[in-house]
Amino acid sequence: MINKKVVKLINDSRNIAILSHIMPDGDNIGSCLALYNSLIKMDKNPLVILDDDVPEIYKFLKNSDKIVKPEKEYEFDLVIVLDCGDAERLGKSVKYLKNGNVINIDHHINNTRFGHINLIDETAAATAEIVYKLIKEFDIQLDIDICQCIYTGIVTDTGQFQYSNTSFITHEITADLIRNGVEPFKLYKVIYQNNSKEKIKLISKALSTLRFDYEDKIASMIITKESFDTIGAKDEDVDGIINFARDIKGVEVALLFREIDNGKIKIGFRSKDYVNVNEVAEKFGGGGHKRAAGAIIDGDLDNIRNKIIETVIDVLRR
Ligand SMILES: [Mn+2]
Repeated sequence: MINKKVVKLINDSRNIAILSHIMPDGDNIGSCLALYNSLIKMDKNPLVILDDDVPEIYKFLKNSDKIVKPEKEYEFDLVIVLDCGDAERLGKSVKYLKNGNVINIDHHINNTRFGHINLIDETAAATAEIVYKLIKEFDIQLDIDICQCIYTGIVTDTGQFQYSNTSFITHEITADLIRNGVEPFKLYKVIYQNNSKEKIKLISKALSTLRFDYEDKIASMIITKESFDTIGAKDEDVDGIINFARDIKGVEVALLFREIDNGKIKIGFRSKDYVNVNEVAEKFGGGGHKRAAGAIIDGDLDNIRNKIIETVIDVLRR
């Protein structure tokens, strides 16, 4: 499915921007650095620009220290956006979309197709899968650094190969990555056996707010700004906390409500089996995937919690 035009555009360009969304996850950082490290091998001049910090656990990936913030002005021949369903999620990096041809590479169902070329494959488990296929079209050999980046993107977006997005293609790609030197147990140690103390304190706090609705099919938790600040947590510490609610027996929909700055509430949506949480999140201006989505809305934490739970109950009643 890799478009020849995309490969040619990249081959013909030299100064290449690589952008992705704020609140970066493993697929974001892994995809960006896999492409960055490949373009370096091709003697290009790439630059990864992110309007956020690189989470601690992904700093082991090669050249993560070369990622810059969207501060300066640059000249680019080409702008590649990875894993970003909506240009607004680029934060301040959105300004670089004016700098040239934009290739939008992603796997979110509701991608707004803001690129000049849009390479969207919602069947891909991770953007890193699409990036892998793209890199295979380049005239370079995969190396361990590139493979670790792709593996990280895939292992995190599939929840360690647990989710329905995991396909035989996912496993074929990861087999090839292992063939090229990736040692899964080493990556697991860095990514999953390396939690900050703050994260564990935040988990404990969030679990104490667990609430069940609609015959225990909905489990929700909250993280107030006060508890977040008191613990001294970072954004990345919130990653994965929602899974504790989803992973309870009988729960179909898990919700995490987090107070962020300026009276905004960030909502995480997860489902286990059949509810399309992307649809629910879209009703509130968000989106994502069928089993994992997010939205940010203004308002009071308790009101929003009640409103979203009512909406989910309506969906479950259908
Ligand atoms: Mn992704």
